[in-house]
Amino acid sequence: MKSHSSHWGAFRARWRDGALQVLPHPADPDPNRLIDNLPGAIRNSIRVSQPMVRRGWLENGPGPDAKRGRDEFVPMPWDEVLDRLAVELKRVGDSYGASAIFGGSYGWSSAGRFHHAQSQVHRFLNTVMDGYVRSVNTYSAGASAVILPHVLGPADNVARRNVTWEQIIDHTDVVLAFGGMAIKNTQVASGGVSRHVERDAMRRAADRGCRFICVSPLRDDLPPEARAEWLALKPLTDTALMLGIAHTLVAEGLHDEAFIEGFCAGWAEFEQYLLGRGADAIEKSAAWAGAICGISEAVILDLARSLAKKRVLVTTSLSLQRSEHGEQPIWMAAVLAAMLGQLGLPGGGLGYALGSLAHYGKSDNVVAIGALPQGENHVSDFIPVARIADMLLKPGDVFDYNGQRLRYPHIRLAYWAGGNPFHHHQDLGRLAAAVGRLDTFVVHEIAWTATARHADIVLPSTMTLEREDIAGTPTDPLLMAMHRVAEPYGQARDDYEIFADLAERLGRWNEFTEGRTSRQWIEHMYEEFRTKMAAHDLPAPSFEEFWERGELELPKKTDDGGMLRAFRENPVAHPLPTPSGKVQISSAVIQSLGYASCPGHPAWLAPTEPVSAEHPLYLIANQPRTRLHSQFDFGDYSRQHKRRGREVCSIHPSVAAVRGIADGDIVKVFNRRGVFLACAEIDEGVSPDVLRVPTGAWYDPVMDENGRLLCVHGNPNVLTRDIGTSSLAQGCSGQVTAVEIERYTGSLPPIRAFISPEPSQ
Ligand SMILES: Nc1nc2c(c(=O)[nH]1)N[C@H]1C(S)=C(S)[C@@H](COP(=O)(O)OP(=O)(O)OC[C@H]3O[C@@H](n4cnc5c(=O)[nH]c(N)nc54)[C@H](O)[C@@H]3O)O[C@H]1N2
Ligand SMILES: Nc1nc2c(c(=O)[nH]1)N[C@H]1C(S)=C(S)[C@@H](COP(=O)(O)OP(=O)(O)OC[C@H]3O[C@@H](n4cnc5c(=O)[nH]c(N)nc54)[C@H](O)[C@@H]3O)O[C@H]1N2
Ligand SMILES: [Mo]
Repeated sequence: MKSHSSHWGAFRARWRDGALQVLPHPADPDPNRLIDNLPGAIRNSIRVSQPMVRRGWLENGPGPDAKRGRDEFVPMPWDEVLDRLAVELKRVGDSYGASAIFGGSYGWSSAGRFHHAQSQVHRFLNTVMDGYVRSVNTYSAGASAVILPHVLGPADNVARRNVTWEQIIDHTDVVLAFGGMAIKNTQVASGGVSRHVERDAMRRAADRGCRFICVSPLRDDLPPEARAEWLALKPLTDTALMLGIAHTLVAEGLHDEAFIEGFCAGWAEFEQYLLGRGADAIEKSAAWAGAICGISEAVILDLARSLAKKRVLVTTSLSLQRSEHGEQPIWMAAVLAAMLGQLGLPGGGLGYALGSLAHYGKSDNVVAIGALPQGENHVSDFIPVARIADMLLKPGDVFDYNGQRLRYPHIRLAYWAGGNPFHHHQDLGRLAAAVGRLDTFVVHEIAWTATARHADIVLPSTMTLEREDIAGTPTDPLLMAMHRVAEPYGQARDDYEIFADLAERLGRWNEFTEGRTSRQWIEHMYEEFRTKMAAHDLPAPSFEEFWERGELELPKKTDDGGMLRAFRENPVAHPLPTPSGKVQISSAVIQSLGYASCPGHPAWLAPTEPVSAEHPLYLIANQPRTRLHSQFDFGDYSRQHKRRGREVCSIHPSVAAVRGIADGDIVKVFNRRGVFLACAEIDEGVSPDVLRVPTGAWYDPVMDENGRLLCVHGNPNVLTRDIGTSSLAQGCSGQVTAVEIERYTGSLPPIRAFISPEPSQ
């Protein structure tokens, strides 16, 4: 048995009778079934087997071309393709400089820390091309990464080093979970997770009497083990509900005035707004909130009263902030936790992002494995990550970001390795137009994703099982050796080897490789880790011994409650890193920016593309239960959970009945931006205001009879809206979109996403 790891779990693998077998790590109490995607994926014919070049690029040379995504590919030997790519990189660098290269390359790639593709591409562009235009923040947490430092402090201090599951098991009376804490999400962490503990933690807390409340349009956003009450609010209205709760607390004198007085700044301005004494003259009462969020006034009043004087943990899923005005529910949740006097108490306060990923709710390891050093980037231009299509479509345009006025650079060449923008970005028709503006689009991929199909040069990379690596995170208890389990598929090569050969052609081999082989880099990263362990007087075995054992148990720091506990215990000695040193209920800094989309205190801002008579339902495009994002959508586990080969659209019985939709029908879901097909599944666990279609089914576009973009497979990003969350953070707004649904009666187009464009051998 070889040991290996993935973002969804550590596992063991071996070959039996020509088939790959994977077994979860024996110490994992609640393994993630996503490992079942691997056996059918590793030798799947949708893998990229050889370097391929787009015909139009080959024949006409680099330049804008609307045919990207619809052109043929031509196989090319490695030496020739790398020669041509080196010439093109040099042409772009010499003619326009490194600021014409976009190397953000957002994406999760695989768990190993050395072969982490995004780190590899960044290191290559820095050491060989003098830099690249980068992206900041993530699709995961774009809005909160910017708002939290204004209000409390760095997002990591609020997510990673804050309330733990152990504290919840021991102390929490009420978990008020906005967006829930879906087990499917907690089972994943970038860099790997060897023990899935969340389900059991919720069971134990519930056994002790902790009350869980799932505030979400989907019932299964909390698992049965939590025995939760379900408050099905309308999407995008959490801030209104929180304001209604806050208003009730103030109106009934239930808020913690001493905490607000001693630990918070800017209460007065917010209170004016809450009580209807501000410019809008609207009292944010329970009745007002109820009318917006679809929950009765009586329920809101009861809920607010039941929270006072209890140990309450307010949690917010990452999804809440992956929508227009996503800064507001996060800020307001912090204010609510402050009004309840709970910030910094064991098991109380704000559990931002708790339940969205396995990283959170755990205490830190004393020492974590380091990342691959990325060298120095000499280009200062950057974009907030989700502004990629804007940048490509509008070079030279000015945009706002967190108090800065920035300009989009003119990008000629984009280099992607380890990400799938035709999975992760919004309004995919618009993204395709944007990619058409490039001179050259280079993609390293393990499989023929829609991104690879839109590229000019596609280089086949090995997948994680085909190489050695080390996996580890700041909180997971194991450092994992990732043993090689299989030979590379076809002509696939490691991203590192590809970059090393390109670096050699560009005269910078030494700078990129520092003379090390992959194995030497992995040993080097381990030795650096071992030196850090030694500095803490902690023993760690030699590399050989670690490799032989396959894993190493990592010592933990004791849980000291983090930044918020220290602040609560002594606000003078441990002020928060905010302008006032306190919780910013209002922010003069944000106020001074004058952004209508993010005012100086948390506020209810109605969506600018709400549901309407034409598009009366909110589509929730959340994380998929059966895969990580788009990864291994061609694997067995993902495919078995589709219906009639298409993604499943969950729909409430009442919504289906009115439209004559039966379980198992093919439906079309649409708005102004496009259409996709999916298979209807009738489900009482989705509220009647919404449809659920998870992200990640591979984009498979055709034009429908009206000339509209149609994805035959069920990729919701055909319909989502490509706007920033606000002028402050410019985060991704992909989670929720207004749509309509109908039964599909046309002839069924075939699904071609898993048919390789390579000539059959
Ligand atoms: N509508 C909507 N859209 C969303 C979201 C949403 O909630 N709603 N969520 C967003 C979020 S939070 C995220 S994080 C993004 C995720 O977006 P991505 O991180 O881009 O999605 P992945 O499918 O993980 O893409 C990783 C790609 O890397 C490839 N890969 C794996 N290993 C290797 C390797 O070793 N080398 C190379 N070269 N390639 C490799 C995989 O085949 C895969 O195509 O999606 C975002 N998009
Ligand atoms: N299995 C699996 N797990 C994953 C991932 C994956 O791809 N697959 N991706 C990982 C990544 S990269 C990330 S960033 C995290 C993301 O973590 P999240 O963003 O929290 O995950 P989602 O599943 O997108 O959203 C959680 C729930 O929020 C609810 N929701 C949506 N809109 C609203 C709203 O307006 N109000 C309220 N109250 N609820 C709302 C939806 O019902 C949805 O199921 O998940 C991680 N975990
Ligand atoms: Mo994410």
